[in-house]
Amino acid sequence: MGILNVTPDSFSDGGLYLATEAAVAHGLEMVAEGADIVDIGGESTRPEAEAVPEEVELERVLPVIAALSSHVRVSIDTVKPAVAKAALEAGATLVNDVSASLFAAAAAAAAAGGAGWVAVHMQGSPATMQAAPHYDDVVDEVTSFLLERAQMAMAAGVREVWVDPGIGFGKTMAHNLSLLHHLPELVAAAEAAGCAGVVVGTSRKRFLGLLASGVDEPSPVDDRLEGSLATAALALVSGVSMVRVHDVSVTAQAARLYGPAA
Ligand code: HH2
Repeated sequence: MGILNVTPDSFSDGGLYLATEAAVAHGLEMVAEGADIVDIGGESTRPEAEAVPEEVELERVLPVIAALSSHVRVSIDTVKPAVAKAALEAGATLVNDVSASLFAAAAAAAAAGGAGWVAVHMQGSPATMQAAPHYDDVVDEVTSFLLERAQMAMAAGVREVWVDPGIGFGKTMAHNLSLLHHLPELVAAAEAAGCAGVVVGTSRKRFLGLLASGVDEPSPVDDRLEGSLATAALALVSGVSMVRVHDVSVTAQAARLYGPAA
C-alpha cells in the first residue's frame, strides 16, 4: 500500500502532493513501482495535527480518487463517515480508518459492490495520543480491541476486514517494538477470526528516527529508509500481508522475497 497524503502538513510528505496533478502523478509513479493499493488521505493524523473541515478534505481527495481509481485499487484514509462514503462513491474500494469506527460506510458500500475496511488501533486522539500512552499489556489489549471491532464489522456485513496495530498511534517506543515483535500472534488471531489479514504502517515514523539517532532527537524523516525497510521486512516475515509505505520501489523489492516463488 503506497501512501499519498494530499495535505499541507503530513509529517513526511506534507505539501508535496497538495495539487491534484502532483498527487495523481505520484500515485501513478507508486503504481509503476509496484504498489497494489494507493492510500489517499486529506487530513494528517500525525501527533498534534489540526483537524480539517469536511469540505476541505473532500476537495483534496475526491479528484485524486476519481483520477487514480481506474488505474489501481484506491483506499481512503479518513476518520469522517461522510468522507468515507463520498470516497467510495468516487471509486475507492477500501476504507482505512484510524478511528476504527467507520465500518458502517464500508458495510453500506459492500451491498452495492464490495468495500473493505481497515481497523487501526489508536489510544486517544491524534491531538493527545503521544502525551502519556499506557497499557498493562499492549499486545493483548491491542489484539482484543481489533478483534472486537473486526467482529462488529463482520456482523454489520463487511466481508473484507483488515486489522492494523497502529504503530505510533498512542504508543511509546517500547509499545511499538513489543507490537512488532509479537506480530505473528496478531496474524494468527486475525486469521482465526476470519479477517482478510493484518496491515502494518511503520514507514518513516518517529520511533525509527529515534532508533537511528540513538539520542532524544530523531533523525530527519527522509533519513529513515533503513528502519522503514527493516520493519516492513520484519512485518512480512511475521505473516503480515500488507505494509503501508512511502518508499514503494524498495519495499516492493523486499516484498518479492515473500512472494509465490518462495
Ligand atoms: N499511519 C498513518 C496514517 N494512516 N493507516 C494505517 N492503516 N496504518 C498506519 O500506521 C497509518 C495509517 C500516519 O502516517 P502518514 O499518513 O504518513 O502521515 P500523516 O498522518 O501525518 O498524514
